[in-house]
Amino acid sequence: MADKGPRIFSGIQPTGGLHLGNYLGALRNFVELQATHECIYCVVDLHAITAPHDPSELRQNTYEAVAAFLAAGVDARAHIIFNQARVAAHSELAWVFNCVARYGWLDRMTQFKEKVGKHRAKASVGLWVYPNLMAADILAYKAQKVPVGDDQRQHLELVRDIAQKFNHDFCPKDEPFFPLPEPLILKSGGRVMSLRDGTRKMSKSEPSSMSRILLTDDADAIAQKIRKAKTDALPCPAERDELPQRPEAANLIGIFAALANKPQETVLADYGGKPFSAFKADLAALTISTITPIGAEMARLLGDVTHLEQIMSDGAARAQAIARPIMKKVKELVGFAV
Ligand code: AQP
Repeated sequence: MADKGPRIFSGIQPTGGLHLGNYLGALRNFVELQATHECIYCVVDLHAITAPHDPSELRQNTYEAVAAFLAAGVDARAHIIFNQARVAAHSELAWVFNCVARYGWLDRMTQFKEKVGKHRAKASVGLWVYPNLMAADILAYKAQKVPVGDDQRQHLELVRDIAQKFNHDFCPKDEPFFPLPEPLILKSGGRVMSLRDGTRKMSKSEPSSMSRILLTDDADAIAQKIRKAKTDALPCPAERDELPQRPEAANLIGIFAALANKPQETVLADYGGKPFSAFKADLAALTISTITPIGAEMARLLGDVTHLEQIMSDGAARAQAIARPIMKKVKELVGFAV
């Protein structure tokens, strides 16, 4: 794998059914990055337990996420797919980073504040130190690049701060141990928003199932969700500058453009002034033709859990082989007598 280009690490949480947002914002890009990078793709089950969860659902969601990686086109032989809990380096290094990161750094993380709102005292400590585990995920492999959406930029800054402080505290000045990982700006995808509210992102944890298109939805379900997707009373927008005031329309135009691999301007020109019903029918057909083959392949893969287990254990063994010497050196630098 050494000659495949820079090493990247990225993950998906097994917190529920994967949706169109996960596909356009993550999976599809993960597939593309294989050509130019050495990819480590992880189902981050340790992150998933930072919120209350049902153990049997977690296991099933983990299989489903592995199946989604494969069905979308990730090559598990050329690259690595595994689940985080199989490689102890993530937890071990996260503990070291809990002691490297400063309280004040975590106190600034806006995602934690947004997620817990007024219920801060009831949040798990794991959710609070989530960015330290993310730092461990990336640095356990000395990944150089991390594909991130806007919401993860602040966390990646923290990862860089942790790497820098570790290097400062434990390494000779001219021999830093950890690289400072760079964000990998993805060229397409953007943020896919809820089909019920164009100002909120499409999310696994949103209560309404009509807000998201699952990768496992059949053609009828997809068509129905798009037909019922919220719009406004006007016809389809024709100009880009109409979009900020029309979030639901903007979202559907964005999804169409992403799925069709076309600039938004082309979609606006094609549908501007037409009724939403016509646009939605074409959007449904496009979504169905992209998503249902992935869903069908996921169903096939989920029928053979033994095969998925093999993929995960083989991926974990290869991940471990990369992380082992890195962890050995971390322990030596920190001063553990092991
Ligand atoms: N709506 C979205 N649009 C574009 N990209 C998205 N991603 C998630 N939602 C969208 C991207 O998918 C990858 C995996 O995300 P995750 O599963 O680790 O967690 P998340 O971002 O928190 O996704 P959800 O669906 O909102 O999960 P819950 O509800 O559990 O918090 C990431 O690359 C993410 O950017």
